[in-house]
Amino acid sequence: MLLPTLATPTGRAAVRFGADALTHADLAGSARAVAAAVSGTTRVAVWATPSPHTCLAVVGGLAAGVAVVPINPKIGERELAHIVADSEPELVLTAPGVELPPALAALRRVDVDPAARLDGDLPAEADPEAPAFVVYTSGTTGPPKGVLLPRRAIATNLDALAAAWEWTAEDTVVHALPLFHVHGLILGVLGPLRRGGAVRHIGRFDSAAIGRELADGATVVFGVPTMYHRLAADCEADADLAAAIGRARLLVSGSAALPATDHARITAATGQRVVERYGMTETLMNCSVRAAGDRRPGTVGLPVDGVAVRLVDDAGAPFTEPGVVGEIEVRGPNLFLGYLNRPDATAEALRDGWFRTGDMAVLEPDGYLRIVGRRATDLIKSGGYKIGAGEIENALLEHPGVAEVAVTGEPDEDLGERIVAWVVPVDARPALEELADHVSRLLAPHKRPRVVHYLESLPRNEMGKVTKRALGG
Ligand code: MCA
Ligand code: AMP
Repeated sequence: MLLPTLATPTGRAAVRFGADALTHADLAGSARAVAAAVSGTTRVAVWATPSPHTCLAVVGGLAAGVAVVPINPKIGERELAHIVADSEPELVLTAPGVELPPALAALRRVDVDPAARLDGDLPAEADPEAPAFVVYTSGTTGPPKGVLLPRRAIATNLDALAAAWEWTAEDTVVHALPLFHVHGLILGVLGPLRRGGAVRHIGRFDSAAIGRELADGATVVFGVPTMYHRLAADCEADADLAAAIGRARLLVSGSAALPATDHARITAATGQRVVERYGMTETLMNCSVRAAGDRRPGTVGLPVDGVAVRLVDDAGAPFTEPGVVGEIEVRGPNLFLGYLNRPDATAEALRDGWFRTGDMAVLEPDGYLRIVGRRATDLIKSGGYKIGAGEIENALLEHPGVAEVAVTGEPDEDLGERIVAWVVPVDARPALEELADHVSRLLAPHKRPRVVHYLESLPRNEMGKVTKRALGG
């Protein structure tokens, strides 16, 4: 069973958002009510605000055996239109009172009422191979692809993480991650629920709020490197905060590389050594440093239980020699079912049952994996979000002031990488803020350019292809 807590709930805390708290028993009763409301559908959208409503919508959908499409509540109109057309949700679950954008307002709407509870039997447990989620993730070009995640991947991966992190019902996870990606939703909400433990979501990231939750019983922190970068600076400036963070059982970082400097700053300020893990939407978590293992900065540890990880050379041949760079390939029960409506992309991503991650790494002599980069320069990781250069270029080309454009990622201390737009204007130079608003409105605010450079022409090779390396990207 994916969420055993629904069948045998306890009166213990399950989820908390500010003053709104639900026990496992509350959750089980509400999930039955939501499951009844979505019964008979196969795919539903969830307006994934950081709220108890989102948790209930997701848990109810999973209880009903329905696939959930979590939607970024800040999503822009172009990206939303794509997701709705591609995933064809039969209804949308939301908190009451929310004004939905037109593409979702056109669907049947189910308002989640946390006070509405049902007793009785749960719906029959869905097949482990049935899709639990469609999570959208960016590629180098074109609109995001819908990743079909089976229930089996989620259950096995959460159990592998429990083993790696000694994660139990006694743990309370605290985080501020968005609830429309694997990290915040699957690890950060379903993880605690599968364990019978608790999650407290603090809304937006705030070091002091994390410190307060740890002082008040939370044990584990999940975050992206940007959050740990900010936490490091805040702990250096505030000894009480550093002491509170130092009391955590575990700080876990993922979604992008945690710079060794930030790892060291957190250790110096708090005594904590951050545990790093490595995953992907398509694979869930592949590797992690163990709670009881050697927490070496710059490494993502060993494969988690049941997951096979290997490096291959440019010809696709696997090798085990330490210190040699190769592409990471992954195989195991953690893998996705495929990209929705994209058999071409699914076939391209798999080789003999191994998923080709596009991430480059070296093996250390003891088998620890050290990630060194990515194969595609057109994928940008900013604040832990994966963003395709192509989707931003397409959006910017729709701006009347943009004649030509190339998008790159450049190193950023806080965000890991920041999005840079190289623009050939039609006439007058459109201001950064205008271009940022344009991308936020069409795609999502986290995809907006943070820097713009204006050029008279883009550098191109003899084939006419833009040479991004000549831009410094
Ligand atoms: C700014 N804002 C705007 C605009 N500019 N809104 C509309 N139009 C604009 N032009 C809003 C933003 O939406 C945001 O609101 C606020 O202003 C601040 O924006 P921003 O500066 O972008 O935020 P930030 O402070 O830079 O964000 C840093 C962050 C964030 C908090 C670390 O990047 C974040 O939450 N990252 C997590 C990404 C993540 O979970 N990735 C997992 C996927 P507001 O603050 O209200 O939103 S990877 C994954 O799942 C795999 C499996 C894995 O391995 O984990
Ligand atoms: P996403 O497609 O948003 O699920 O992002 C997955 C990508 O995030 C991976 O392919 C990696 O490039 C990156 N990633 C996740 N965790 C780590 C990590 N600990 N270190 C380096 N890169 C990471």
